[in-house]
Amino acid sequence: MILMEPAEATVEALTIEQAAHHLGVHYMTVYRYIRTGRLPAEYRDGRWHIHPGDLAQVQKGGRPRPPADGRPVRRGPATAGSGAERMLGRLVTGDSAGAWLIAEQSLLAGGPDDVYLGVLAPCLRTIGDMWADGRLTVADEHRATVLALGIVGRLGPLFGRRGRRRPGQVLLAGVEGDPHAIPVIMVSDLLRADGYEVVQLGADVPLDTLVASAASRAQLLAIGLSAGTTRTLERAGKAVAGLHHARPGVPVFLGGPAVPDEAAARAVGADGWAADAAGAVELIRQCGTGR
Ligand code: B12
Repeated sequence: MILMEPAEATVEALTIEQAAHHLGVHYMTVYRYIRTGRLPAEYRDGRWHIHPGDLAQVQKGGRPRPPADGRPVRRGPATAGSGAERMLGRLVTGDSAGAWLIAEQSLLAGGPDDVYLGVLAPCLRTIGDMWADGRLTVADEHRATVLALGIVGRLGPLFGRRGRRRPGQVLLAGVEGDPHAIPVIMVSDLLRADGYEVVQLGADVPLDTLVASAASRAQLLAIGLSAGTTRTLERAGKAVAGLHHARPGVPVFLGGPAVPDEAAARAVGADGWAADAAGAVELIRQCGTGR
């Protein structure tokens, strides 16, 4: 295959095997570079096509960058650098195996919370922004979400903590009418890793069910509610009021994209807010110490 350059020069695209030969690595290594976004490539006519100029960035061991010679970036997010951006490329193209490889790299370099907070969460926020401004279709966004849910499902068991547990239970739920499940799962997993017993009811929890669940738990330390869309904020306020009534003295925290800051959470009656799952753990820890 001939790749056209803006300067009207033509460059012969390399196969995976040829690229492996140039780089002095196994062809499976080149394949992994492609699937994890380190090496831009186009899949066409049943095989990968690699621009020879892109090999340099792998040879230098650097992260992929847009070509310095001014030729257009043809391969989208594969040129981006961070784990989140590379994950974005895999999720929006429906590449489940590649997405898992990126998750695995972050897992090995840091841990499961790095995959959540450093890779998946920023990546999902970008996906939301791209959907909102029309760069992604609803189908693209749904497909990406399914893959993200799969990764979250695989990582979940890694958050279990052996040994001493912290006293008390934490009840977590998404506000009624809010379908966003991943934030509730992430907050839940990080709390479990911190030694808390979490009762996680998932997304879209009917108000009466939520209140009944809170009322039935003797050891409740705190309640966390997640509100993903602005349209659920009023319901979030009702849920906070219902929970305060059913469990006076048990703090109810609120978070999620519909709640931009502490003031917004307090405005609907919540006792606290955090920007992310790590902040949520901090809030719950403070309840544990009576602060
Ligand atoms: C995936 C997704 C969906 C999926 C959810 C599938 C599923 N099973 O979860 C689907 C396709 C169903 C969906 C639907 C909709 N979505 Co949507 N969705 C998203 C997306 C892309 C990712 C959500 C996610 O998982 N984020 C990753 C998590 C980790 O980030 P997070 O939510 O911010 O959570 C972190 C913190 O907020 C915090 N946190 C969260 N909860 C809590 C709770 C407590 C107590 C604390 C302390 C902290 C805390 O910790 C979390 C981890 O760090 C977001 C984009 C985004 N910005 O997140 C849009 C987004 C949330 N969706 C949005 C919208 C508008 C919708 C729809 C209304 C679209 C529509 N017109 O139909 C519908 C909802 C319909 C309904 N019934 O109401 C908007 C909401 C904007 C707003 N302020 O209202 C967003 C922000 C996209 C955007 N940029 O506009 N969506």
